[in-house]
Amino acid sequence: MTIGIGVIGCGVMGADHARLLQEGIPGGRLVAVQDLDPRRAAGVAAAAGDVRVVDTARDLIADCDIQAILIASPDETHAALAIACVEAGKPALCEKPLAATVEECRSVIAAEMKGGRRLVQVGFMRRFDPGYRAMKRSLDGEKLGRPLFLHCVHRNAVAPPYITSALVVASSAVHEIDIARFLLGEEFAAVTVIGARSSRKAPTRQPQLMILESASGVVVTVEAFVDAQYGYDVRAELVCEEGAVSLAPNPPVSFRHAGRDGFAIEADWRARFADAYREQLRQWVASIETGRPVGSSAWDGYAASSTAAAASEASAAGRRTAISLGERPAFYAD
Ligand code: ISE
Repeated sequence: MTIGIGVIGCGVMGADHARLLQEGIPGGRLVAVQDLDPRRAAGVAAAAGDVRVVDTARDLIADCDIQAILIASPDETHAALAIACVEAGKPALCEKPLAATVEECRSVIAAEMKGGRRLVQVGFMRRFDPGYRAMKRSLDGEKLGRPLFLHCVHRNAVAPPYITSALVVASSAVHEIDIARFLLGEEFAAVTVIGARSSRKAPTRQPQLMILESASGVVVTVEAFVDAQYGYDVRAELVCEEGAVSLAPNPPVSFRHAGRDGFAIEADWRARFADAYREQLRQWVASIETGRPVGSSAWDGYAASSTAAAASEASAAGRRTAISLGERPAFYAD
């Protein structure tokens, strides 16, 4: 059976998901798109071929040709749309974050548990990236011993002006929060955030250094810098008792040219994580067929947003802040 998919939100990410679906995801077909700006929706539909434009997000969720929904609209709309999908009994892949507030994340969890079926996946695509997956395998293989540190770098070349110093963690470093939870298989107990002085290229926004302490005592550092000018740069090194494992640069080739040797740097996350986005879609569609959820759950979305909220608090207060997520319901056991 081919699963009819609808995309809500035709901005940068909605358009990219529509393109990937149009290029071909086994078992899935893009049927319709929707955006508050009908011209933007029409542009994405035209680029994708035989795809309808639907007026409202609610119409798209109710559409009988659509069995699964991809939510890529602004963050403030995520929770209500994810809940509407759950109530319609349709699986939803929701771009990160799961919701704009921790309270809203809780309401998605409550709706999903009430319905009795795991239908919401959060688009933390790094869980599908070949590099992070290899890192996870080497950790699970137990050759390296227990993890001690995970050092991460998350640099963006540019960010829109609404990304304030506070949002650098919530919007960017939230990826590291999710992937660190995935790699380490545990939650964080405390967080401290220190702001560096601002780059003269972006005087209103401070680069942030987040230090997370896991429940078992692993320390995770994240440099989150959204004005790196030179490109999109994500790094991670996991240091363990008997060795360390790092992400290798992503490009498949390296160049020697004009007296230099090195790798091209991707412009943004769509290029850097292209394989991960495609694999995320492939596994999401396959999971709808099998009924076995994959990727980040609504609980993972809640845990990431709660940890990011604690980081904002830590940053504002200038001190180490405890994180308390409460008990993970058995409904979300891996
Ligand atoms: C952006 O919003 C994303 O979703 C990207 O995945 C992330 O790497 C980037 O830092 C964010 O600004």
